[in-house]
Amino acid sequence: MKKNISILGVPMDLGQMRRGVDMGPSAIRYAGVVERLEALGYKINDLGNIEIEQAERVQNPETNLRNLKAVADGSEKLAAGIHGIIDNGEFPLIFGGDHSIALGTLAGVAKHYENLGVIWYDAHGDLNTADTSPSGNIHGMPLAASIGIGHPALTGIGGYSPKIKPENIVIIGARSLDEGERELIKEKGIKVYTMHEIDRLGMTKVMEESIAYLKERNVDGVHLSLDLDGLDPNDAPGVGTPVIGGISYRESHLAMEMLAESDIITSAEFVEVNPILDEKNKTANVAVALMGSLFGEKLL
Ligand code: 4U7
Ligand code: MN
Ligand code: MN
Ligand code: MN
Repeated sequence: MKKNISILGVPMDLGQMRRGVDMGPSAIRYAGVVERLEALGYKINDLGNIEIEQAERVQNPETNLRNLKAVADGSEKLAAGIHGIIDNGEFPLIFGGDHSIALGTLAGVAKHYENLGVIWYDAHGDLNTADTSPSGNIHGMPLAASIGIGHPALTGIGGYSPKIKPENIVIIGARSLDEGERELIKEKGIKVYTMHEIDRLGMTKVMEESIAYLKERNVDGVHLSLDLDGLDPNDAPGVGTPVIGGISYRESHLAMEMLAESDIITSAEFVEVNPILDEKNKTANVAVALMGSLFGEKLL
């Protein structure tokens, strides 16, 4: 892992309907992320937050894409911010905000790699389009858009499409998929470890296989997109779309520790932390603890 980390917060809450997720970056900083990573020997450059316009909430009936313009504009700004970080040779560590920000993260990151891999740690597939989405919420669409499927305003962030190949994606923790998402997963052959596989194989095997799979694909970088709702709501209650029966706190630490050992992760984002829905900042604290493991923290 690179020894210099640049942090960028994205106070975006327009990709979904519950207020408060825009305070995620503050909650994660308050949970002590800078101190925690500095203690591991990293040099941390906290660049503050991307400015997100306080747009009026609009459901455009023609597109079924809520707040499309404000979400797309925020993602463009984030992508530009990420270019600066990578050009400086630093590791981009991004704090959401809702998961729509991954449109911007991937637009920024993927430009710097020939064959980027993605680990999508999430209860959901985030593979909807305006046509398949039951909600019109863009935070349920960023992975589809990143493989080039969806509205041009979403797929075209950063001025190019697609960002990633479907076969370079591994989804971990899925337990809520809409019909259109299931079809897309089958059609595109996207690798998914649902909760069934995690129960059956155990997290050790799931991570060993995931890492081996991406290496076989000859990826030249791997982005970790970690939606806190991938964890069980008992361990991470401060999320807008909790789904019962998720990945445990311990399994998540194991997953991060195995990623640290493999040394494949080249950028990361932690999203969907909503302090208004949380219990005493528990979810932000979990996020920071997982970042500790991802960046190599060990007890002994
Ligand atoms: B998240 C949902 F219908 N699939 O599209 C949708 F269940 O970034 C949820 O993973 C999306 O939190 C959740 O609205 C998006 C729904
Ligand atoms: Mn998500
Ligand atoms: Mn989710
Ligand atoms: Mn969510």
